[in-house]
Amino acid sequence: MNAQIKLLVLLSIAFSFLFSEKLMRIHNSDGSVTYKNIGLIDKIDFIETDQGNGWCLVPAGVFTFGDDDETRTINYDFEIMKYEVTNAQYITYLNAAYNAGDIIVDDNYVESFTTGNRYYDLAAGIYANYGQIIFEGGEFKIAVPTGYNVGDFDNHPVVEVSAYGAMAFAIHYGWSLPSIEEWEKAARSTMGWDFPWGDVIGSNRANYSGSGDPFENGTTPIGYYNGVNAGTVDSPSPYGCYDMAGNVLEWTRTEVPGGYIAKGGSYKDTNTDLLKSWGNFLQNYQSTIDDLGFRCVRNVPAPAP
Ligand SMILES: [Ca+2]
Ligand SMILES: [Ca+2]
Repeated sequence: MNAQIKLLVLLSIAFSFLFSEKLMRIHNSDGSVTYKNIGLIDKIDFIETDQGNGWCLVPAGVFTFGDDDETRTINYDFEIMKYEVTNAQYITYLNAAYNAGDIIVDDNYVESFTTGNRYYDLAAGIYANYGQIIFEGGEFKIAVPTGYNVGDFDNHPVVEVSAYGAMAFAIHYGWSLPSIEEWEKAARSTMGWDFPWGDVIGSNRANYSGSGDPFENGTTPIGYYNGVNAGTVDSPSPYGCYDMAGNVLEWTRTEVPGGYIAKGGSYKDTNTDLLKSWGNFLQNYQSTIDDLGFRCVRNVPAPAP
């Protein structure tokens, strides 16, 4: 790139940084699109339905979908996890499923007892960039890399889990994986932004490659970009979900030839389109990779009697 082009790119980045975050994209009934300046308001109110487990209510209605900001509708309420599923949560499931005889350990993979489908890679490698789950003494636990302590990776998102392994977890608790439409509504609402908080990504808002977080180059604890941790700005989606851009890619239940679509990009991505809420990433059903995890959706629970 020559110096003049470089300067133009830098100027356009600076321009979009200054102005785009304060504009809300409005889809008009005649099909046209206009922009409204929302000034200093940087997020809309959201309802967190369950503080303990962190579920966010996504009410029925229209939302922005896809690269070209199409208006689509989901005509039912649902809830989605506030955070990505953690290593500790996945281990709780694995130990329960193992004791119930639903899963087996075979050649370093956790597999379904009934179908033989691969769920989790137990031998991908014990590094300091995410929590590798291992099987030892008849139970699942997180490997502790040199220089780390037990528990350090409990709250990091699970990775090395296949679409089948993510679905098995969801089914175990009576939940499911989101469709790409549900996932994108949870990430964008009607705001029309590329990212859950606006149109510009920054190292204070998400974990991507080179974001300079203390865990570079690896996963951050779920909900790290909360405005409390040093160097972060509170960055939930309009419905209150965290890490929908970056940290780990998230499996959906939307099937295409060859596999399922994953959303949101990861700590390994520098290609910002993959990190954008409308970006799609195809992965084979049984793929287990070091930057792909998931979160679940569920029906809105009946109110307590
Ligand atoms: Ca990073
Ligand atoms: Ca994510």
